Amino acid sequence: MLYKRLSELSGEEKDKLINRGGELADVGETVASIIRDVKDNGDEALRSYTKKFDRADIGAIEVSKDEIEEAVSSIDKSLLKHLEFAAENIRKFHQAQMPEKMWFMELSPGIELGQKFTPLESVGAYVPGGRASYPSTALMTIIPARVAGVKRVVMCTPPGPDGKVNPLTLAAAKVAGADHVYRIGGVQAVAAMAYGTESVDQVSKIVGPGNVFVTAAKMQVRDMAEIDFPAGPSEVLIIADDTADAAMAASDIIAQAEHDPNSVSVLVTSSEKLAEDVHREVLEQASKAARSDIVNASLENAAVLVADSMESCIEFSNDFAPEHLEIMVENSDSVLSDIDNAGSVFVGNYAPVPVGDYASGTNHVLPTAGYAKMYSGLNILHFLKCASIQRISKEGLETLKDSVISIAEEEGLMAHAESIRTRFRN
Ligand code: HSO
Ligand code: ZN
Repeated sequence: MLYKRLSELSGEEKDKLINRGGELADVGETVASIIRDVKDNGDEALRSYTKKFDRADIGAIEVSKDEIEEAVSSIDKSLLKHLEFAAENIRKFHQAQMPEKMWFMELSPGIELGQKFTPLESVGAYVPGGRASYPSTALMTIIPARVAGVKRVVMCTPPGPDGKVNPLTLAAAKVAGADHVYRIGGVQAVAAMAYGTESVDQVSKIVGPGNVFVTAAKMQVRDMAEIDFPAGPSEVLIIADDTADAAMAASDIIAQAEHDPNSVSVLVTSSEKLAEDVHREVLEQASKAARSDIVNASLENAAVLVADSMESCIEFSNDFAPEHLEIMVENSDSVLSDIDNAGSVFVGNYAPVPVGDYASGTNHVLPTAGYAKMYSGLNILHFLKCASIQRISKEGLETLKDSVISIAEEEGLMAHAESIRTRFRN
């Protein structure tokens, strides 16, 4: 773990933090060949890649309703209650984001302009599985689609070697309201959802996180399916001052680090004392961490940085554009107002990232690796498209007439000009 003054970071150290990620290009060829195979050979290719990558012999690609019911009844009742509680909070928060279905403004007399929102026809949720299963991701991807009114919502997740999908993930898919669940993962799942196979109907958009292969696959199928954004290994940046609790900040660094050896956790603080305490705490907590291999590997990418001022902390954070940003400072409103780039923001000592991962209701599918500079985390707008509308009377057109005709003629498009003129000939 790097422990330094921000002003003393070498160019290389800063570059490693800011320009993290970026292995997508390396897997491009492999990914393209799997996609081609799924396009050409459909279900047969899905079965053979599932055998190769998930070591599972699968017959039916779709998980049957009976299998889902069986999974639900095998789940501990209180765990199911927690899943439903989390689902309800996610539903409420995404419902609150729904824009007006249709609205108009009056530009000037006789000219009304507006927008009409329509849910996407179909959406595919990718839920990672394999080494770790993420039932919570099923909630985060399916619920917003349902709230937006998407007609067909499907989920793909890889099976274990026994061909079965994690029961809690199946229960989450049911609680969230998926129409179909497919036991496929990786590039082959993305390709199936984008191009369709005998068992999997194609969808108009694919959302959800995944490893570099899944992310590269999503980028390559955009000729047929829209995607959300690249979401790779989880990361956190914490902005703290001397009012922050060092043990709490350290535990959030460890929580992020347990995700993936490539996860990145950074604390940037205006307080030398806090930096010292957090650095010590992280090392101490890491030695007792449950997934200590992953935590220790990931801490290689971690940094505790001491800045000269809160302004420098904020500037660094905006440059870093973290997936998760925790603000642990006395004057959090003022810091928050200066934040431009972050996937999801957690304010105060009592808003650790894991609440957003599971149960507060905010979405945990977020842009990583600096993509928060140009993408928003998963939200209701990802599941809607919007048409602009104009309602214009003859009186309204009169006020636009001369401008349209002049510009059209200048562009050499005489029929465009004529389409206006004809409306004023009696
Ligand atoms: N922190 C991950 C989400 C997650 N955490 C799922 C636990 N389970 C990416 O936001
Ligand atoms: Zn997490």
